[in-house]
Amino acid sequence: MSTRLNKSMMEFQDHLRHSKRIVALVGAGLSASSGLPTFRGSQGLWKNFNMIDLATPDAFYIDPGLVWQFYSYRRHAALKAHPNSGHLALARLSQVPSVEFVTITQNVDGLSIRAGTPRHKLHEIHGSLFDLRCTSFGCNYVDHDNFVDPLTPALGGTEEEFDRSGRKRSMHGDEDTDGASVSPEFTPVKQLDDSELPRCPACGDLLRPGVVWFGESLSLQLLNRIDGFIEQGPIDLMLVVGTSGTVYPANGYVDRVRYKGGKVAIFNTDIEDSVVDGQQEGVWGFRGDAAETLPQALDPLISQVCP
Ligand code: BJW
Repeated sequence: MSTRLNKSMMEFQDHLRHSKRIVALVGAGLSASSGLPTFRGSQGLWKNFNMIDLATPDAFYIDPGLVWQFYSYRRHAALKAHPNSGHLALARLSQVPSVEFVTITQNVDGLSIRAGTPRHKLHEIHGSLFDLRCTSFGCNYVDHDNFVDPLTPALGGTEEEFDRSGRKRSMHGDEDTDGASVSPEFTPVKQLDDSELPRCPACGDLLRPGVVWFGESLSLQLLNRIDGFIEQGPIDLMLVVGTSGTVYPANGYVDRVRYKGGKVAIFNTDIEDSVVDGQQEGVWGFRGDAAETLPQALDPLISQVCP
């Protein structure tokens, strides 16, 4: 670790020790070292797929079979993955008695819960891959924590990855022909009829994944609970972990906390030099895999609680 990074880590940890109210804003980068791909960038899920074709209500309306294959693939990958030391570090922070701490996660993979984060301290603002909702207007059926994989016989096999030649691939860092590691990517494998997709046991209509797609409103109840925490008192510190900060409204929380005088610590593989070098007032930047940098940075507090 360079002298500058050491100094920055020491300053951060000094602030952390004195912080009473902390919020984490989490994105896909936290789960990257658990083997789950991020969305954007050269290794991202959207690399070979237009997100408009997969993560909007229109996409589901036009081709629910395609969208269900994508989510079947994602459910399978998340179920096979394990929480990493970054998830565990945040889960331990939520158990430190002297700190009021909540996590706002954009991730839908369930890994923060599996790491031991109590549900009342975790806000899954983009929903969960393991919740299913009825698409029928007026039917309020919701199935929480459904871990059946595959959800229907027809979705069997689609949860595995296939490359362009139809060859089955492993999901975690498969080797390409030239030996280079390739990121997991989704390729649809079959045309599915609506009758082969998950159906609502209450009304018989199509079920959909319980995630928030582009253009959809986030749960106002959830947003109110987060607002309540932020407005209840000063936030001393915001941890911004593995997110590109491109998606509204999640990206608005950082400015809100800063506006109220809170300091910000960014944990990301990709951070501007000026932030890492400490040139931005009130912002620390720790470049690298969050699964490594988070446990190290949070150690002064999380070492107080059992792993
Ligand atoms: C590492 C790492 C390692 C890698 N360690 N770091 C113009 C047109 C249409 C819409 C809009 C528009 N302008 C604004 C909008 C609104 C839109 C929006 O923000 N669009 C932007 C793209 C411009 N937002 C919405 O539509 C939202 N709804 C809304 O606004 O409704 C109005 C409303 C709001 C509030 C109340 C009432 C009404 C809904 C957004 C839903 C987003 N949904 C998705 C899909 C969820 C389901 C699924 O998972 O399939 O959520 S999109 C996708 O992006 C997913 C993610 O949660 C989200 C954020 O991505 P994230 O997590 O930041 O991942 P990446 O890949 O972007 O970044 C990863 C980062 O990790 C990178 O920085 C890497 O460097 C880093 N990294 N390895 C540490 N090992």
